[in-house]
Amino acid sequence: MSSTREQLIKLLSHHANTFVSGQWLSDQLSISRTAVWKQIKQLVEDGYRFESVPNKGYRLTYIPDKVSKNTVYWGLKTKSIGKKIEHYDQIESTQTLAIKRAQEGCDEGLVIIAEKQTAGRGRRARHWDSNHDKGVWLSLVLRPDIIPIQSPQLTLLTATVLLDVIEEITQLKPEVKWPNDILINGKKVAGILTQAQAEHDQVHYAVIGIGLNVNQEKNELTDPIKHSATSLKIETSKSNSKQLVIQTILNRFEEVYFNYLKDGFKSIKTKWLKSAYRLGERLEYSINDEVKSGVFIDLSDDGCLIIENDDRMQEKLYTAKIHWF
Ligand code: BTX
Repeated sequence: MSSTREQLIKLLSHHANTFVSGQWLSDQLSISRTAVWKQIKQLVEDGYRFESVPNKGYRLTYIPDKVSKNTVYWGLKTKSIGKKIEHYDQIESTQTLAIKRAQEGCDEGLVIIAEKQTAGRGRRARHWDSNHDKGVWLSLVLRPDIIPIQSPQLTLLTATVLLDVIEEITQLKPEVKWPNDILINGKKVAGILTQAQAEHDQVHYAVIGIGLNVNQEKNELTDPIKHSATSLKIETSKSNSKQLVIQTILNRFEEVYFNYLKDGFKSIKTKWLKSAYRLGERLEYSINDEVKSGVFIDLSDDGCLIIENDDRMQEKLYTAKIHWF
């Protein structure tokens, strides 16, 4: 059941073209008019704006894009993911802090969100462009009961979550490029960074970092990602509320993650393959400086790419360099 605040926001946003009276809101929400007024006052403090006309009531005119941990909490239907949130205007990297929190023993589900990252990073310490507030930059801590070899599955799981969320928001069909990029029209809109720590064949924690370009305009993408990256706004010409995007990610993540813990990797793999970039196509790849080619035919249960090479042998690629273009 959603909170009163969430229901209030829903009612107000569904009636944003008209005025709704305090009495009507109090009837709908089964709370007193004073309680309605208090809630509205709090919303104003959180950046919501209203037009209010005596005898007519309120009309919601602006939902703040600024994320606060409170505004994210309201829309969460989760049991553990995002039950604790740390939100920062600026931080070096949500990933670094989430790993620190995991090492300190935080509970599963902690989410660290930043408006800007001064040292956002991708795999192998690559730079992740996030020193601005136009995207969703977050890391979440998991403590799954899995063995270390399964941890790459978490990246693929997260990819399926992002595919769903992006499709829901944009009605576009994104693709997933192995192992951790989400593409729209061939350009990277999101990246996933999974870092796990394991001991005695048991994963202690896994930190999932998600970077999703949301509201950048084309001219805000600079070198070196100017031609390779995109954002939801560039693809749809629409801005999105970052807090809604975050809520949608976390709600969906928990659903998929709980199913995965219960039923395993199979349905994730099926879903992943449905949106796999260049599945069934010929790729070139290098292993130990040898350039080979073959057809990308499948994904293994430990998250590797399976290629059928020119000798009709199957090869499992872990970190091989694939020449996608
Ligand atoms: P990756 O190593 O697969 O991708 C990094 C590459 O992606 C860069 O070398 C660059 O070419 C390109 N790139 C950099 N920034 C962007 C961007 N904003 N949009 C599109 N392409 C870009 C991917 O690593 C995983 C990235 C995870 C980022 C999240 S943000 C929250 C968390 N905190 C943190 O420091 N990292 C993660």
